Amino acid sequence: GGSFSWDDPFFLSEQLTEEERMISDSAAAFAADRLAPRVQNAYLTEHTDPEIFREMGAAGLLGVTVAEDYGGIGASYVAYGLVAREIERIDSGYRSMASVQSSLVMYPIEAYGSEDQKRRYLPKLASGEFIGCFGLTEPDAGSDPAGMRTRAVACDGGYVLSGSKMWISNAPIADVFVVWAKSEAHGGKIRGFVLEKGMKGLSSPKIEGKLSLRASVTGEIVMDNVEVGEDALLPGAEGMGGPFGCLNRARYGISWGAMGAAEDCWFRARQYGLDRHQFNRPLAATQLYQKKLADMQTEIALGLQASLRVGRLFDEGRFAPEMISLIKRNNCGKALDIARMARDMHGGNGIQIDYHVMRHAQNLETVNTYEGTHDVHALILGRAQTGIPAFG
Ligand code: TGC
Ligand code: FAD
Repeated sequence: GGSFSWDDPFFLSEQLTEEERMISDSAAAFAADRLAPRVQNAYLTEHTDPEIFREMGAAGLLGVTVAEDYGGIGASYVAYGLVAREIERIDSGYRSMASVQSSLVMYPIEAYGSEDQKRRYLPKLASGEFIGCFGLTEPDAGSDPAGMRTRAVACDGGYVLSGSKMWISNAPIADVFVVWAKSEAHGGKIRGFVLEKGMKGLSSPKIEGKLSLRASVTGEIVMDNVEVGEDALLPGAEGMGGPFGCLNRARYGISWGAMGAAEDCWFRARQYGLDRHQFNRPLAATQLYQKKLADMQTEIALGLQASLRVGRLFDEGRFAPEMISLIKRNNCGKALDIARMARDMHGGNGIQIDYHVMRHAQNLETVNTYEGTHDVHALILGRAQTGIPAFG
C-alpha cells in the first residue's frame, strides 16, 4: 500500500519535470508575495494596476511557451498551465491579464507574425513593458465570432479598419491590440491585425459596472476608420483558424486556472470547517460538511489530472480542440460549483471580502462564460460525436 496525501491525492507534483516544478513554485511565490496582498483592494475598488504586468514579466510569467529568442522562456504547455493555476489561486482576473498577454497576444504574433513584428512586440510583451489585448468578440457576435462586422478595406499602402469589439480584457490599458476583421482585400476572409495605442481613430473605453473579474479591467475597442500599413497585417493566419489557434491555448490554460481558484476555495472551506464550532463541535465533524469536502477533492483531483494529460498531448503536438473543450467546460463548471459551495459553507462570513470565496465565485461566473460558454463547448463535443452541428 501507499500513503495518501489529502491535498494531492494522485501525487500531481510527482508527474512534473524538475523544470515544471520550479516554474510552478516560483509562480506560487510570486502570487503570494505580489498578488495576494493587492487583490482585496483591487477587487473592491475595481482597480487594475498596470505595474502587475511589469512584475509578472520580471518573474518570467508572461509568454512561458514563447521562444527565448523573443523574450519568453521556451517552457512546456504543462508549465504554462501550472502558472495559470498558481495565479488564479489568487484571482481569476489576474490570470486573465496573464493569459490574454501570453496566449492571445504573444502567441499569434509568434505563430502568425512576420520577423519584424516578432522583434518589435514580443520582447516588450514578455517584459510587461507593453500590455496586450485581443479583440474578437463584438456587441453582436459573441458565441458566433464568424458573424463579426468589423471590416478591413484596402487603401494606399495598407488597410482601413472600422468596427467595434466588446468585452475586451486589458483593452483600456493596452499598448498593443490584436484585432480580427473581415478583410475585403482577402475575399472577406478573417485576418488579424496588430494595432498600437495612439493610432488615429482607435479608442478603448472601459466597461463600468462589472460584478465579476473586478481586478481585471475590461473595455471596448472602437475603430473609427483606423488606417494601418501593410506591416500591421499578421501574414500567417487566414480564416477562423487564426483566432481559434489562440483560443485553444487560452482555453487550455483556463482549465488549469479554474482548478487553482477551486483549490483555494476547497482549502479555505476545509480550514473554516475545522475552526468554526456550532452545536459544540467543529462544522467539519458533520457528515454533510465532509461530503462537500469529498466532492471538492474528487472534482479537483480529476480536473487537474485531465489538464495535465491534455498538456502533455499539447507538448507532443497531439492535442485536438475537442479535448480542450472537454476540460475547459468541465473544469470551469466544477470550479464554479465548488466556489458556490465554499461560499455556502462559510455561512454569513462567506459573503465578506476577507474570506475570498465569494470573490472567486463571482469571478468564475465570467470564466465559465468567456472563451466559449459552458453550453457552447457542449455543442462542440456534441458535434464531434454525432457529426451534427447544433449551433445554428
Ligand atoms: P467552425 O465551422 O467550427 O470552424 C470554422 C473554421 O475554424 C476552424 N476551427 C478551429 N481551428 C483550430 N482550433 C479550433 N478550436 C477550431 N475550431 C474551429 C475550423 O477547422 C474551420 O476551418 P476552415 O479552414 O475549415 O474554415 O466554426 P463555427 O463558426 O461554426 O464555430 C462555432 C463555434 C461555436 C465552435 C465557435 O465559433 C466558438 O468556439 N465560439 C465561442 C467563441 C469564443 O470562444 N470566443 C472567445 C473570445 S476571446 C475571450 O473570451 C477571451 S477571455 C480572455 C481571458 O481573460 O482569459
Ligand atoms: P452570447 O453568445 O449572446 O450567449 C448568451 C447565452 O446564449 C449563453 O448562455 C450561451 O451559452 C447561449 N448560446 C449562444 N449560442 C447558443 C446556441 N447556438 N445554442 C445554445 N445556446 C447558445 N472576448 C474577446 O474577444 N477578448 C477578450 O479579451 C474577452 N474578455 C472578456 C472578459 C470578460 C469579463 C467577459 C465577460 C467576456 C470577455 N470576452 C472577451 C467575451 C466572451 O468571449 C463572450 O462573452 C463569450 O464568448 C460569450 O459571448 P456573448 O457574451 O455574446 O454571449
